[in-house]
Order: sequence, then structure tokens, then C-alpha cells
Amino acid sequence: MKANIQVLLLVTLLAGVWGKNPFLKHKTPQYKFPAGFPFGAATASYQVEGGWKEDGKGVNIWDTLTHDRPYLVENQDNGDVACDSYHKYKEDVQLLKDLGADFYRFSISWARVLPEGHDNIVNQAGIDYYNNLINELLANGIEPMVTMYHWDLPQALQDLGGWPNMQLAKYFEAYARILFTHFGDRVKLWITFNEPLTFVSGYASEKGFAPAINTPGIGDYLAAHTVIHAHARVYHLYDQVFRSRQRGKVGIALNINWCEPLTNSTEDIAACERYQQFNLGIYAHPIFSTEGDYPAVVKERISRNSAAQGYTTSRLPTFSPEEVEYIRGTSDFFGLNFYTAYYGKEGEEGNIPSLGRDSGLITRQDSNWISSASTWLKVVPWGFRKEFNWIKNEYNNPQVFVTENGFSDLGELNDTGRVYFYTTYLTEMLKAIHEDGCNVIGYAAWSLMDNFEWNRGYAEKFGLYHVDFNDPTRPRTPKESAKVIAEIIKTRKIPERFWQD
Ligand code: GBH
Repeated sequence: MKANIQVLLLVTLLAGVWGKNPFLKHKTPQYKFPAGFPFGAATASYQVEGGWKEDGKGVNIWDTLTHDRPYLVENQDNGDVACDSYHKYKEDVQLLKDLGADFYRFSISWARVLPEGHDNIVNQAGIDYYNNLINELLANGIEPMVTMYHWDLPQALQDLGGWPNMQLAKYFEAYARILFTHFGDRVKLWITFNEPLTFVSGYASEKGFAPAINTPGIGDYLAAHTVIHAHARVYHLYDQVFRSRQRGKVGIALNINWCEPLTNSTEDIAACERYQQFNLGIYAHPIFSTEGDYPAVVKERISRNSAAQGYTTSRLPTFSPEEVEYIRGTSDFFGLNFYTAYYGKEGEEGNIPSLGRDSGLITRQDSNWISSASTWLKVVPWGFRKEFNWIKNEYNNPQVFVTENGFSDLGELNDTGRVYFYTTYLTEMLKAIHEDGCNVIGYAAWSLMDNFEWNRGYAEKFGLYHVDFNDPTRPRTPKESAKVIAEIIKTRKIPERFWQD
């Protein structure tokens, strides 16, 4: 009897050590980040640079929106000065260094480099600014990851119609050629576009993102079509002219929310599948799928709705077979911006016509999910893992580089909400890597520092570093989350005090 108890105790102890004892409270298995897995932080030109009319920079559509229609932005804020990174880039690099970041994802302001959008006038001061930033990063052992377009279209190109005008694909290629030529010797990670889904919505409402034009279900689809062409052109340009010498990678950053079926009915499951196809597949399918082109369900539904609404042609443009071939496979990695999730059920909502209406579902968030300072951003860590798996299954397990992930609050230094967000989302990402075999190859936190949050102005803060926007010198201060992220980068794991049961 006594021996039996001893054996039982021994077994219990050993099982406890192995983490399998059901009687002991144990925690989710803790995984490490693979050796060499790059960690970084992200920003975007209009959100941080300021210097809106300095040294020959041209006007862009966000300058125009914030100056001409200030009522579209919370508190009538604008990015004229923002974080003043145009002058403070050396300090920004030190923030990254203090984090232990492997790379910095920033974007180039098209109008700072090409004030009129076209390549006939190159602004040398703009080239100098980005050369200085890139050189400062490299001198500090931080790799630059450069987004070519994070929403600040030169106004001169908007005057020609903006992204719905197919000619912009050609102008974007000319701009990209300037960037590869001037920076490609040192920049090895390129992102053509940040979140086309989000910025083409600037052609779907007069109230939101620049240029804030109200042509939903038409202008946004035309813009998407141009952007996909423009992306492919830049990829081919890199292949044909630069890749053999520069040996970098060219990708695109796509944003998506997870959609969890409200019930397990076939209708709701299909509704959430359509959500993925209409919001992610519309860009990812032409580029990352084996067959190319827009997803079948997207083509069918827009064509059917267009006909029912009296249009004699589909509101969604078509790719020719040659174009499908030209676009297919034009990305070296899948950039993923991920923040939150929705419940989805079959149904109709949204403007007639609109992408939302065409997709045929109703989305809602759960009032029990933890909130942030942004109405749309609820904390749903498990959605992150599910999204990685959806991408893995849909596109044959591509290399996924997380190009954004982050949380908003009101700017507090003891940012416990953000710490909870990062530690839980990163835990789910580790499960996707280690348990599900998802091919995740890098991670950027959004954002390095508090910045101009588009139509929300400075009311919602995403930074690991606090920025004091009332002080003309825009001092930066590390938040608690900056310290935790630094610890994670250093130890390659989630600190035990944050492990969840
Ligand atoms: C990213 O977008 C952007 O790339 C980045 O610049 C931005 O600062 C960051 O996220 C934080 O927002 O106002 O209710 O209509 C994330 C995807 C898509 C989220 C558009 C907000 C608008 C919601 N975004 N969405 S609403």
C-alpha cells in the first residue's frame, strides 16, 4: 500500500515535470521563436514623418483631405508635424535599437521623392532623407523593410482620377524603379502596397480614407484592379532588372479579420468563407493561388448582383487569361496585417451596391470580447491562429510575414491592455507555427510609436513608445509594452508571468 502511494507520487511528479499531469494545474505548452526569426516594428510615412511641405515634398491626398476637409478627422488633427520623424529619424532608430528589433518597417512618401507623382522630377532632398534613414538603420544593425505605398498618393495623380485610373499602374512602376535604383543596394525587403482593401475604400465613401470619394461597389473595385496590376508590374520589373544584382524579396501586405461562423450551419460557414474571399481573396487569389484570377465566388456574385441592379457589365473588371498568368505568383512572401475578428452569418447589409452587399453576410463583434480604444478592434487572439491556418490551406502554406499586429489605447505608459494583446496574440502565433505547421517567417508590431491614426487623428494610440504631441520636440517614452517586447525579442519566448492557463 505504502509502496503504491510512493509509485503514484513518483508518477505524478514525473508527469508533472513532463507537463501532462491532469491533477496539476498546467499551462499551455510554451514554444520558442525559431532561431533567426525576425522581430521588428512598423510605421508609415504620413503617420509619423511630418515635414509635409519641407524641402520640395509634393502634396499628397492625406495633406489634401486633412487641410480641405478637416471635419473628416477627429479633433481636426493632421499629419503636418506628426511625430516629426522627418527630423527625428536618428532617435527613432535608437528606439528600435533599445527594443532589440531586427528590422524596421517604414514607408516611403511617394510625393517626397516624386513631388508630382511622375518620374520626370526627382526631389533629391527626399532621396537624401531615405538614404539617411536606411544608412542609420544599417549602422545600428537594423534591417530596413520598405513599403512603397502606405496610402499617401501624390495629389497630382489623384487629379488624374487616382487608383481607378489604370494608367496609375504604369506610374507606380516608374516610381518603384526610382526606389529600386536609389535604395535597392541596401533594401532587401520590399512591400509594394499596404492594405489595398483599406485604401481602395477611399473610393467607396466620402467620409473615410483619402481621397474620400463616394463610389462604393464601383470605384473601389476599379482601384483594386489597378493596384493588382501595379503590384505585378513592380514584381516583374524587379525580376527583369534588379533581382539578379540586388537579391531582395518583393511582397505585398494584405489585411484581414478572422470571420467565425455565428452558428455551424452550412450557410454561416459559407458566409464566413465568402468574407475571406471578398476581403482577402480579392487580392490574394490573383497573386498567391495556383489558378490565379479573382476568386470564383467573387466574380459570380458581383456579376449576378450587377445584372440584377441593371448594369449590363459586371462592376468588377475582368482579367484576360494573359493577365491572369502575368499576375499569378508575383510575390516572394505573404505580408499579413492582422488585428481582430468578427462573427459572420448569412444576410444582407451595406450600401447597394458595395463590396459588403456583394459579399452577402452580416458581421458583428461579441460584446464579451476585450475592447481597445478603436471601435473595430476587439482582442481575439485565437482568430490570429485560425487566420494563419486559413491562409495555409488556401494558398499552399506560403511564407507569411506578419507586417502589422497591434492594439490601441489612450496612450498610457503602463499599457497593460497592449501587453495582454501582444503576449496572447504571439502565443497563438507560436501555436500556429509549432502545432499547425504554418510557415510564419517574421513579425512586425504596429506601431513603433504613437502616431497619426488616419481619421481618428491622435485620439487612438498604437505605439510601443509614447509620443507627446503637445510638446514641439515630440519626446518619445517607452511604455511597459516596449519593455515586454524587448524581453520577448531577447529571450525568444513569452515570459512565464504572462502564460495563460
Ligand atoms: C492598419 O489598418 C494600417 O495599416 C495602419 O496604418 C493603421 O495605423 C493601423 O492599422 C491601426 O488602425 O473606422 O470602423 O470604419 C488596419 C485595418 C481597416 C482597421 C479599416 C480599421 C476601419 C474601421 N483597418 N478599419 S472603421
